[in-house]
Amino acid sequence: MDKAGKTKFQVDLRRHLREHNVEDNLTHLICEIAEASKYIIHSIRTGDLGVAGTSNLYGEKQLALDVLADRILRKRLDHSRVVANMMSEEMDYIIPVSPDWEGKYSVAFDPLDGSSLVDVNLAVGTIVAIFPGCDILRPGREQVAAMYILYGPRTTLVYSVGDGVHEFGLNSLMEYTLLQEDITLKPKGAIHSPGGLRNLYTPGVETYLHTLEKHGSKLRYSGGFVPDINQVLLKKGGVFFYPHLKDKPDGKLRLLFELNPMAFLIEQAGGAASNGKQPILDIMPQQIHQCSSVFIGSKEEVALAQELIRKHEGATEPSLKKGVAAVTSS
Ligand code: AFP
Repeated sequence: MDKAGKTKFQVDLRRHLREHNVEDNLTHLICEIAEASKYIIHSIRTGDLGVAGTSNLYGEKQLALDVLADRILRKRLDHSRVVANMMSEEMDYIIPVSPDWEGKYSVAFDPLDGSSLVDVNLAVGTIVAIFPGCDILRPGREQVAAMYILYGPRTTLVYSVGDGVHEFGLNSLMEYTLLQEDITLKPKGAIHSPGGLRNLYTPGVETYLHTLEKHGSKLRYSGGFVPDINQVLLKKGGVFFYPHLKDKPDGKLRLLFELNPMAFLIEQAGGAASNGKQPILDIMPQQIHQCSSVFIGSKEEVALAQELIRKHEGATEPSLKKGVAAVTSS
């Protein structure tokens, strides 16, 4: 029986961050993003694109959901007083917020990933990467925190500050309270989410998918990165991949806004994330909207992808050997 006042459901997000001794500005930042998500969920649920962006707030006519989600999040970060620079998947440039970046953070985010799925009533999400200071164009390994909010049958929030991965649920009082802590992936799972057209798969990726199916891995693909990763995480194993394709050598997903934050969370949960050659978190970004192929989830499935790509497509870069060693040794 839980001690009085200590029942799990009363641990809200801010209290959990405090209990994990998370620095005040970072605690405030994560809570501000959580607050913004409540306006985004209201817009999605009501389809009232004017919510929070009601014309009086922005003084503008109603907007497409992802553009509105972008505005809601940017305004919140702008007023947070703890952000130096920010970058949205909806924008083509870095948005400076505060010149004095001492003790502040820089944030890269996808305000509403999978927005096209809202029309067909499927789950979508907000993805956030947090870096210390003012620089954002840097390897994902330098993140100090990452989080996503999943707008599905329930609204949940998953975060890590490098001290485990924790899940919260939005309750009827519109508070995020703790559901589970220290989520950990098994080395091998039983589900796979294969993105991209199969007839554009390269030999290594085709062999990989075939091998997963042969091993009895079940197909689970929603078309939304956030719900698909959430499934791998909460089922404690499996793999999501959106690989390099014959017509898209870098796949489809964005390194800075989608892959870095999810790779940070999955590695924190004991899994791995690779572009087929090296860990996602070690990739030095060259430009804002850079895409990368991705294999992310349980370590064994990710290592298998690297092995089969190396075997069938050869080591194109010296980092390949280092990458394989890094994933399978860590
Ligand atoms: P949209 O934002 O265009 O719906 O794309 C969603 C997404 O970025 C990611 O959430 C999915 O995993 C992936 O693209 C789906 O791509 P396909 O439509 O090619 O399967």
